Order: sequence, then structure tokens, then C-alpha cells
Amino acid sequence: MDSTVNDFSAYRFGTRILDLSRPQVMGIVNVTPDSFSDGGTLYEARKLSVDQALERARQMVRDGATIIDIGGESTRPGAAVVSVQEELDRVLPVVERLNAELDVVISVDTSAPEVISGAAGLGAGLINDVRALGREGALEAAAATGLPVCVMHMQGSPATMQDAPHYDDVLDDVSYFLQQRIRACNDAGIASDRIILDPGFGFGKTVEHNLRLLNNMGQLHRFGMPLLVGTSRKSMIDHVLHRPVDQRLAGTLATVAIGVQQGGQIFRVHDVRETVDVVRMTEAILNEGRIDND
Ligand code: 7PJ
Repeated sequence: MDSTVNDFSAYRFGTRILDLSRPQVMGIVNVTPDSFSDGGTLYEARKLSVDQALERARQMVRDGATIIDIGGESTRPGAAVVSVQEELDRVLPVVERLNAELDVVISVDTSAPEVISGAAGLGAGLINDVRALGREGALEAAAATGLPVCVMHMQGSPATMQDAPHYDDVLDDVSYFLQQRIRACNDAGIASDRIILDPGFGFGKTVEHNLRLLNNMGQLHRFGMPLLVGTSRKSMIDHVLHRPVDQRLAGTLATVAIGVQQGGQIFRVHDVRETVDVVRMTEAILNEGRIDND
């Protein structure tokens, strides 16, 4: 297998192209009433406000986000199960509006084939699935869009994944899982140059598993694919710092700095402005200033 990082300088997300040879920041816009850190904030009188979702995304783009990730299903342990129709109703209007009004890659955080197809038809540029396209019909739906996909590792399912995570070796096990999913994607017609990998921080992992994965994440580059890092405000930070979810920014930024050092390409975060600063500063250090930051 290729042991080098490929040239990702013109990575295509549908109609938009990003330079993944530099780290990019993905802003999270949750259109759920119950996500763990920002759930419900885009709701007015229990009804999703597309205007507010647009405003949130617009500010993230001003702050330097080049991708906006829209999610309509909370995967936090114990979260309510949403029907496909509910997810479609939450996600599609926001995808359509953001695509019309913002020059940004729109990512859709979903496992449902119907949402994958619907969002792609309305201008989404990336399919981001925490279940690694494991649901029935998801691989085929994603393949048909022609878009890149992000496949993430998870042990177990959201309801039970934090009960007793166990690995022989977390790096080997995550790596093996991703390799299997790459093969499944390839077999379904998704070429390797359309696959982004994610170790799945917090998805069926103890704090030690998460820290070991982050500190060695660069090893996953042996697949020759971009890596996505999703650590924002997650409980691994609480386990180290003992901070509630609204006080995990500094902890998150430390994970981003190490993620940049490990060669991560996409950073999925709630706090875009601060993350962009840390990404640029870390890049400047790693390159000893030989990089244009305008
Ligand atoms: C992730 C995600 C992640 C990718 C969520 C949360 C839970 N997608 N969706 N990676 N996490 N690719 O934001 O805490 O880590 S939802």
C-alpha cells in the first residue's frame, strides 16, 4: 500500500474544489433538537429555523470554514431515534439554502440512503457517515452521487458504544476496520480518490483509546487518503480536564494542534474562528514560517 500522502491539492467535492494539502476547517451545524453540545440552538418554538442555520453557517464561513457539516441525527448515547422522514425534513431545506447562499462545501452527516441521495441532489459536496456506509443501501446511494465519502470507525452502535469499549490494539483494529470499509466502497464503485478516513474519536473508545489514536493518527496515512479529525468538545477532553461541554475549547484546540502535526486534513469543529487560528499557527511552526498565511 502507498506509504506517502498523496497530492490532495485539488480535491473535488462535487462542484467545489478544496486544497487539502493544507488543513481545512469544517464547521458543525446540528439541525437536531438534542445534540450534546449545541442541540436545539437552531430551534424556535420547537421548529427548526433555516434562517438561523444559515446565519450560523455564514458566520463560520466568515471565520474561515471551507466545509459546513449538516447533521440531522444525534448520535450521542441515549439520543432519540429519528425517522428517515424526520431527518429528511431537518436536513434537506438547510442543504438547499446553504448551497444557494454560501460558497462552501456542504457535507451531510447521515447514514440514511434517502438523505444521501436527497442531499446530493440539492448540492451537497460530501457524504459523511459515522456508520461508514454500513446501513443497507448506503454504499450504493453514496456511489451513485459521485461525491467523496468520509468513512468513520465506530465500535458498536451509538446506544451502547461507551459501555465497555475493548481493543486488542486500537490502532490496528481501527486500521483493519477502515481497510475493510475501503474495500467495500471500492467494490460498490467508490474509487479510493473519493474516500476520506476518520478514526472516530469518542465512538466506542475510552479516553486512553482516543489519546493513543490521536497521538499516532498519522499512521493512517498509509492508506493514502485524507484524514478527518472530529474531537470538538468531546468527552475525552472532560476525562482529562474535568470540564463541562461549554468549557472544552482549550482542550479541543490542543487536539487540533496535535491533529495538524499528525497530518490531518479536515478538522470538524464547533468553534471555527479559534480553530482556524490554531491551525494556521501550528502550520507556521511546522513549516518554520515558510508558508503564506493570507
Ligand atoms: C463525528 C462525526 C466525527 C465524523 C459526529 C459529535 C458527535 N462525523 N459526527 N467524525 N462526530 N466524520 O460531534 O460529538 O468524529 S457527531
